[in-house]
Amino acid sequence: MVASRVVGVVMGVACVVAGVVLAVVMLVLFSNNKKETEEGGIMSGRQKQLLADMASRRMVVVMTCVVVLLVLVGVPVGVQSAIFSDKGTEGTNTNEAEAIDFLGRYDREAGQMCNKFMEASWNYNTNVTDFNKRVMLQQQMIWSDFHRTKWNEATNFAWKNFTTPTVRRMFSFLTVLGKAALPRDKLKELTGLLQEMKTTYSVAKICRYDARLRRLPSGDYDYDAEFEADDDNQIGCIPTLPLEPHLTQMMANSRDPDELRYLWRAWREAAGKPIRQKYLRFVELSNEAARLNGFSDAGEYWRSDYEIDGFREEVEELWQKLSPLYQQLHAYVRAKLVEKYGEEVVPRRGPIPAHLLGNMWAQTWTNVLDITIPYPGRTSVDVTNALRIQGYSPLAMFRLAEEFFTSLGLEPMPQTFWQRSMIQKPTDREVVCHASAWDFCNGRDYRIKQCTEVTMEHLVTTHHEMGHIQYDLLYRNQPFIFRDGANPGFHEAVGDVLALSASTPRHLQSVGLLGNVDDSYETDINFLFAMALDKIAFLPFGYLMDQWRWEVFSGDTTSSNLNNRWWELRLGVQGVSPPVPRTEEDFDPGAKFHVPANVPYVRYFVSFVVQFQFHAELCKAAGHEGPLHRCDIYRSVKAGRLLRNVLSLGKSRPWTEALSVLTSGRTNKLDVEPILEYFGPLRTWLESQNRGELIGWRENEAIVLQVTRSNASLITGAVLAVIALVLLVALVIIAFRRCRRGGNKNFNTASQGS
Ligand code: KAF
Ligand code: ZN
Repeated sequence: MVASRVVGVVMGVACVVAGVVLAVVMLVLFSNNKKETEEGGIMSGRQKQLLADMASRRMVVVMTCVVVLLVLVGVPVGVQSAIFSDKGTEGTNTNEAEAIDFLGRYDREAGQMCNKFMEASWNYNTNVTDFNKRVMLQQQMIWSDFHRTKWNEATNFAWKNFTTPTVRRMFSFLTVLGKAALPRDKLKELTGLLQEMKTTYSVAKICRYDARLRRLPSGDYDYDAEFEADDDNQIGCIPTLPLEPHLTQMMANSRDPDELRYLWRAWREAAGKPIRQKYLRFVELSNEAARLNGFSDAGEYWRSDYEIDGFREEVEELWQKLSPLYQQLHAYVRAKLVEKYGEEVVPRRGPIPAHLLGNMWAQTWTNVLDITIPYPGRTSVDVTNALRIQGYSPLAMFRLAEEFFTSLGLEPMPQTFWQRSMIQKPTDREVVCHASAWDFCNGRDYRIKQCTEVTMEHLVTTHHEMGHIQYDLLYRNQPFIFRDGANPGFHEAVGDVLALSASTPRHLQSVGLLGNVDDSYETDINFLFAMALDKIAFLPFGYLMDQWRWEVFSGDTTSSNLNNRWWELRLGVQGVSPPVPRTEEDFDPGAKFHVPANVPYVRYFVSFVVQFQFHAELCKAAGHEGPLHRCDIYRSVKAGRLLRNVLSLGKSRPWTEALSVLTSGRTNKLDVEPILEYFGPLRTWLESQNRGELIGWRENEAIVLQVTRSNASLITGAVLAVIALVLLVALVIIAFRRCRRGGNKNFNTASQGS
């Protein structure tokens, strides 16, 4: 990073120097040339020729332009590189005591500033109005100004030589400015764009599926916003269905491929397509900010969160090790979907159509458990029905999750958490429904915002979100700058680790959500299969989201190839295909929350790997014996203590050290062994089931429907086409006969006349 700053300054200076040198050369040559022509020649013919060229007017204009350009480019490049740091810029002040004083002040002020921003942001996210948006954007600017001021102070210190490692670590974070490095107008533009994209996504709605919806001449549904019925056989389109809960539920429960295809497409029309242009501008500004911080692009800036060289390669390596297990699951699920829908809908050896997997993005497949379950009629761990029958409310689900945390000796949610959280979707206003967990930076105020539905999936989400709050609570005594996850993947993993135990059949039985549970092989496989639909199915999606964004940020993927590259990855990595043709008019990545909301996604891939490492270690601490997938750490104070030790470090140490603490020094690396061990028995079972199936997929065998006509309209279309053809043939015959008759007449007349 330091190197790139130096390169920036050198390049800037070089440009200016080159400009000046060129200007001087021009002056000298031009005046020489004038002199030469005046004095008569002592130069060779070739030189004279050259000078004559140089003197030509066109040349002078071009050269002047080059000079101006070099100076114009050189000055800002040099100045920007000199002013803004790359990661860890330092100054000349070597006084460590003064630096510690500065850190103390920073700590007190940052908490207060952050709290104000969080309040404003919460108000907007739980009540999407223009007023709340304005207040939030104002607070965001104040928060950025604060960062810039503190960055200016911090970079005065020669902190790299300070003696206290913790102080050095704090400075290494404080001296990276982030997007506040942008000039004020551009920063405003960037935050404004982000808000617009997130709002478009959050308030997007579509029309209910009905075969009588208006069609375009191509036979395709008319997805264009709102319209009234314009003939008796049609119905009007009033977009009333939001993603949560309606579309999510319909994608989960509908088994009608036409309806699913319609919903899939309509969501992308409403949420993805409209933000395409904004996203492109957002990428430009993000890159500009990243470069001002000394990174090559925003992707490299994001990856720097992981504090290791070669993070990208490491992730790729992890995925390569996990991919064979994913392919086994993919082949098995595809075969089951062929059984359900037939080979006209699901290709036996091709990628799986993305609308049939029970989820808007085909990212987790738990909602097709009913049609894919290995041993129907045996214990199934989907407790959605039990939750509903027993009258669970969102609040009861939250209390159940909390009880798991406290059973390990971890923190209960504070009183204000229960008073201030939003755990149900309000009916009187627009909100950003995508779940999130909030730390209000004052050590007291923590909240969750979740449009909770009473389903098993949401029970797991509740554990996930509460895991974020638990982490926040455990590191609250750290200095402000260290109050964060060891890496973003750790933050995403905490709640999931507990959910791995809470979802076991034995545990669900103990809380009264499952009836008789036996220890049979079939129960094990049914359980592991359900977990794989969640954990293994997700891996390629978790991997490819940021593969795509990193490539967009680096410029490897350009505006002419945005959606196309997205589908190359979806087909190549995940083995799913779009149910209808896609073009560069579309912007399908934009129909996934984390793209318009600008939340990096590889964190979830990391989380899905590391959570099994946590699970294995906590199970060891809890004294679990037997297969890993049967472990339930419920009520293990020892497991709780270990978890507390790791999490209370926050970001004060690199995550590799936190992993060392977790594993008692056995490893400090991300490791796929525990997840492979967990799913070992399922893998063997899948391999035996998949004999004779193609493992993998042939991309060219994807089934992409050209138009979304219903059968009824297809038949009507065909009948109309036949009638039109008959009429056309009749017309041609009549015309031909008339022609012949007329022709004969003319011929006769003509011959008579001659
Ligand atoms: C995870 C687990 C199961 C399935 C799928 C996933 C991935 C992902 C998804 O695609 O749904 N899960 C989430 O997005 C859960 C939301 C969240 O808890 O990760 C949330 C995302 C978010 C929302 C708004 C702004 C920023 C991030 N993350 C947090 O609330 C959070 C993150 C870090 C620290 C504290 C809270
Ligand atoms: Zn999360």
